[in-house]
Amino acid sequence: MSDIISFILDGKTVSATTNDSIWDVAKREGTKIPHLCHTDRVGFEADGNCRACMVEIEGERVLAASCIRTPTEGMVVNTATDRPTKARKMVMELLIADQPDRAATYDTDSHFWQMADQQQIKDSRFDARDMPGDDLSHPAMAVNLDACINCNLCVRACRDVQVNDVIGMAGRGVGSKIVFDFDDPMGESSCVGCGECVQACPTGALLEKTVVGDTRIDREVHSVCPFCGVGCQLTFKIRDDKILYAEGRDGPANEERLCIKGRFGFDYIHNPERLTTPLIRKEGIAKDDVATLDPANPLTHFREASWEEALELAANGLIQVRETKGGNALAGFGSAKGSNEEAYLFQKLVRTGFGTNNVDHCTRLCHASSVAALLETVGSGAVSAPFNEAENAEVIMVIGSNPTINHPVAATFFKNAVKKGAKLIIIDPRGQSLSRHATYMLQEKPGTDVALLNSMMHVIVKEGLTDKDYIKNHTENFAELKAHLDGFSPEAMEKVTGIDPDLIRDVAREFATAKSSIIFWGMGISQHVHGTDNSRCLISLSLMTGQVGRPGTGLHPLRGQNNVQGASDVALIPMFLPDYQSVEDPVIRERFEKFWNADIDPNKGLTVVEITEAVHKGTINGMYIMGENPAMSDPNVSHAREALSLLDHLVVQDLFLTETAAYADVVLPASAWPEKDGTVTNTNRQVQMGRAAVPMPGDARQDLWIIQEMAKRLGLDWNYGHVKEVFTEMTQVMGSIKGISWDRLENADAVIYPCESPEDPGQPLIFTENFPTKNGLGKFVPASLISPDETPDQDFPTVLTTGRLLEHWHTGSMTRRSEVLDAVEPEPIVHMAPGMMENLEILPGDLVTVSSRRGQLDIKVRADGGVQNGMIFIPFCYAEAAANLLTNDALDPFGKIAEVKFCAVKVEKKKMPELAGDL
Ligand SMILES: Nc1nc2c(c(=O)[nH]1)N[C@H]1C(S)=C(S)[C@@H](COP(=O)(O)OP(=O)(O)OC[C@H]3O[C@@H](n4cnc5c(=O)[nH]c(N)nc54)[C@H](O)[C@@H]3O)O[C@H]1N2
Ligand SMILES: Nc1nc2c(c(=O)[nH]1)N[C@H]1C(S)=C(S)[C@@H](COP(=O)(O)OP(=O)(O)OC[C@H]3O[C@@H](n4cnc5c(=O)[nH]c(N)nc54)[C@H](O)[C@@H]3O)O[C@H]1N2
Ligand SMILES: [Mo]
Repeated sequence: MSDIISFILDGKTVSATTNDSIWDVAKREGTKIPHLCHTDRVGFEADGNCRACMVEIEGERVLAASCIRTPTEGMVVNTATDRPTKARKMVMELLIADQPDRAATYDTDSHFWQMADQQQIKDSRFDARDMPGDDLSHPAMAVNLDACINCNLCVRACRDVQVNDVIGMAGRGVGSKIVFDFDDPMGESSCVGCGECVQACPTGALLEKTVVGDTRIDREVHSVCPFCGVGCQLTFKIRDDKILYAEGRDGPANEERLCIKGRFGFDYIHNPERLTTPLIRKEGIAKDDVATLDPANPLTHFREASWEEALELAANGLIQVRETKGGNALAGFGSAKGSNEEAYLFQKLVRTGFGTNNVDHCTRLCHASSVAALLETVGSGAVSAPFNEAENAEVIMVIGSNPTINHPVAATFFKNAVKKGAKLIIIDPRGQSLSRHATYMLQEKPGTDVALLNSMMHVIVKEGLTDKDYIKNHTENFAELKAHLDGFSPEAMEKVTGIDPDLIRDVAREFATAKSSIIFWGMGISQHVHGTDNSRCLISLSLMTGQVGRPGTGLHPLRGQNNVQGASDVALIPMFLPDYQSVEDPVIRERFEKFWNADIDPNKGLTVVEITEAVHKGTINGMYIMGENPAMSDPNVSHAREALSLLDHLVVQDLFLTETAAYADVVLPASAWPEKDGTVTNTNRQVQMGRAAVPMPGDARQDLWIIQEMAKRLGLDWNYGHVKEVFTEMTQVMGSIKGISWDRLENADAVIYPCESPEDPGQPLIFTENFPTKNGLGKFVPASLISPDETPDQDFPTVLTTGRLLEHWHTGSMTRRSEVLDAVEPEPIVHMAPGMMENLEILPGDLVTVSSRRGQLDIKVRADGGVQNGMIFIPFCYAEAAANLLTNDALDPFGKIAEVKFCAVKVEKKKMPELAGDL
C-alpha cells in the first residue's frame, strides 16, 4: 500500500499521508475547520471530543470529527455543506450556553470566542449548567471552570506533554470537570507551574494571572529563556513595556514547552530594586561594613554618580593596580547569564586590557571537572548529542542530576521517552520526582560514584559485554583500565556504595546491551574533589560499550546557565583562548596577538577559587565582576567575602545590589537579558538569537556598552558599532561556528555547532567517526577511590549536600525578586529525612541550627523522604541562610571545582534564648 493516498475535499482532489487527519489536510489546503479540543502542536494526540470540527463523508450516515479521522483513498469529504456547518454551529451554541458572559470572562478574545466569531455565533438558546467559579490559589495562574468546555487539552498538556499528571477529569455528565490532584485548589496541588495547560487552554478557563480580564498585548518579541541551559525559545508578551508572561516557541530544544521560570519568572527585571544609576562607595564606609546595607536603599553606603564619573573611577582603580603591581594582580569574573558577545569582549578586555589570563566564571563551580575529563579523554568538552536524542535511546541514564528541577523542559522529553518504552536508570543519593518514572533507582551513598561506576564496568568486562570492535577501532588504553577494574566487583563495592550487587549487574547489562544508551549527568557528579574521576568513569563506560556517536547514544553533561556553554566556548576561562585553544601554546597565542593587536600573557590564569586565595595572599588586588554573585555562590563563602573586602579595587556590574556588589567601590547598573540583543549557546550546542523586548530601567546601560567603555579607558582602541560586529569577529577566530553568520541566525533563530560553512546545517551528533584528539582515539583513564575531602565524625556527624529549587535561580538575586517565584518558595528550608527529624525531636517548620567547621546558620525544617538518614539538603538561594557559609572549598585537582555536594555538619534544634528573669 502506498503511503500517499488521494481523496476529494470540498470537490478538489487532494493528497494525504497515512499520518494526516482530514483536519490536517484541510488546514494545509487553506480551509479553516473550527477546532476547540484539537491542536496540532507536537506532543498532543487528537482526541475528537468536542465535535467542533465535524465534516460530512459521503456514504456515511453520521458526521465525523475531522481531527481524528484519517482520509482513505477515494473518500469524498465535505466541510462546507449544510449538514456539517449546522452541526458545528449547534456545537458552538451549546458550548456558549455554559460560558460566562463574554464581557465578564477572563479572556474575551480567547480561541473559543474567535471560533464563535468565525461561525457568527454570539448567544445561545440553551440553559447554562452551574459550574464552580474562580480558583485564584496559584500565584501565576487563574482558573475559572465556568469557562471550561471539558476539551481535555489541559489534561493532555499535563499528562502527555509535560508528564506531570496533576490535572485529570472527575465527575460524570453535567458534573464532569477538570481537577487538580484530588480536586485540590490549584495552588495547593502538586502542580509545578509549567503553564503548559494555560498555553493549551482554548477558552481562558486557565489563564496567566497577569492578563485576567485584560488580555491586550501591545507587542510580542521572539527570544530565548535566560534561566537554564536548556535554551527554550519563547515569545515575550508585552504591554506598556512590561513583560506580562512568555509563551513557548517551537525551538529545537523545547518544541514550545516552558517551565515556571521561563513562563512566569520575568518580573525580576521590573523589580523596584533594579539598579538604575551608577553607584560609588561613600568615603569612610568600610568595605566589610555590609551587615546594615539594604539592597533596596543603597544610599546609606553608596552615592549616585554620573556614568562618566563612575566609569573613570572604575577604570582608574584597575589601571592603578595594573601600573603598580602588574596585570596579574587583576582578575575578572565574566557572566554566563549574558550573551556570547559580552562574554567574548569581557575575556578580550581582561586579556588585552588588564594583561592577564585571570578570567573565569561560574563554569568553574559547575562542569569544570566534566570538561577536564572530556578534554583529556575525547578532546572536546561539549555534549556529544543534544538531550532530545533521549527520544532515540533504549536506555537513558541520569546520574547526579535532578532534571525536573533544574532542566525541567529537558526532563519532559525524558519522561516522554520513558512513556514510549525507554528504560530510565537514575543514580542519585537523593530521591527525586523523576524517580517514579525510573526502571532502576540506585540510591547510593553520597560521593561513591567511582565505586559504583567501576563496579558496573567490572561486570561489563567480566561478562564480555564490551563492544570489542569499538574499543579496537576508536579507543586506547583499554588494557590498563581492564586491569584496574579487577578489584571492583559489585560485591566488593557494596559496602562503599550501599547498592545490592545484583542490581548493579542488571543495570550494567541493560546499559551495555541496549541498542542505544545515553548518559546525562550534573552537579552530583562534578562537584566533588573526585569530580574529574567521576566523569572519567562515565566516559569509560560509554566508550567500552560503544554507546557514543550514534543516534540515541552519547555523553551529555547537562549545562546549567543559559550561556555557560557559550561563555566557555568564547574563552571566559583562564587556560584557553576561544574554541579551547591553549593560551600556553605559542603558535596559537601569536595568532591571537596578531588578530587582537595586543600582547597576551603566556601563562594560564587562575581559576575562581584560586583567585579568592590569591586575594587573601595579597597577589590579586583588583577585580571586575560582571553578572556573577560569588559572595553567595562561592564555597566557604565567609572566606570568599573576606577576599572581596580585601581588594584595593572592585567593580561590579549587575542588575541588583547583590551580596557581591555590597563590597564594590563602583557599581555599574546593567542590562537584563530581555533588554538586549545577542546570542547564547545552550547545552545542546545550539547558538540561538535573543532579542531586546523592553527598555532598560532608569539610566541602566547595555553590558556590551559598559564593557567597551571600560576597554576604552583601559587604553584599548575598540570600535564595535553593533553587537553583530562582535559576533562576526568571533566567527573569524572560532572554527566551531565559522559557518554561522548573524544574518543566518536572525532567520533561523538557532543553528547547532560545529558548523563549518554557510551550507552546513550543523552537526547534532559528534564523535560519529572519530574523536577530536591528536590520534582520533578516545582514551580510557582509570579512576581510583578517593573519599570526600571532609567526612562526618563525632563533632560533625551529618553530611550536608547543597543544590537548587525549581523556582529559584542560584543565589536568588533574580528569582527572589520575582513575585510569582518567591511566592512559591519564600523562605530558607533544610530538607531532612523524617527518621532523622524523629531522632532530633523536630517537627516540620521547626528551626534548627546547622553548623560546619566554617560557619553556621538557622533554618526551618522540611520533611523530605527522598533525603537519606544522616544527610541534609540545603538550597543555596537564600541570603538569610546562605548554604555556602557551611560548604567546603577543597578542590578537585584537575577541574579545580569545589566539593559543594559533600561536607560534614552538625544539626541541632535551635536553642531559644533564655528569658531574662521572671515574667
Ligand atoms: N531551578 C533551577 N534550575 C537550574 C539552576 C538553578 O539555580 N535553579 N541552576 C542551573 C545550573 S548553573 C546548573 S549547573 C544546573 C544543575 O543541575 P543539577 O546538576 O541537576 O544540580 P543539583 O541540584 O545541584 O544536583 C543534582 C543532583 O546531584 C545529586 N547528588 C548529590 N551528591 C551526589 C553524589 O555524590 N552522586 C550522585 N550521583 N549524585 C549526587 C543531588 O541529589 C541532585 O539530585 O541547574 C541549572 N538549572
Ligand atoms: N553550595 C553550592 N554552591 C554552588 C553550587 C551548588 O550546587 N551548591 N553550584 C555552583 C554552580 S553550578 C554555579 S553555575 C554557580 C552560579 O553562581 P553565580 O553565577 O554567581 O550565580 P547567579 O545567581 O546565577 O549570579 C548571576 C548574577 O548575574 C546577574 N545578572 C543576571 N543577568 C545579568 C545580565 O544580563 N547582566 C549582568 N551584568 N548581570 C546579570 C544576577 O543578578 C546575579 O547577580 O553557583 C555555584 N555555587
Ligand atoms: Mo552551574
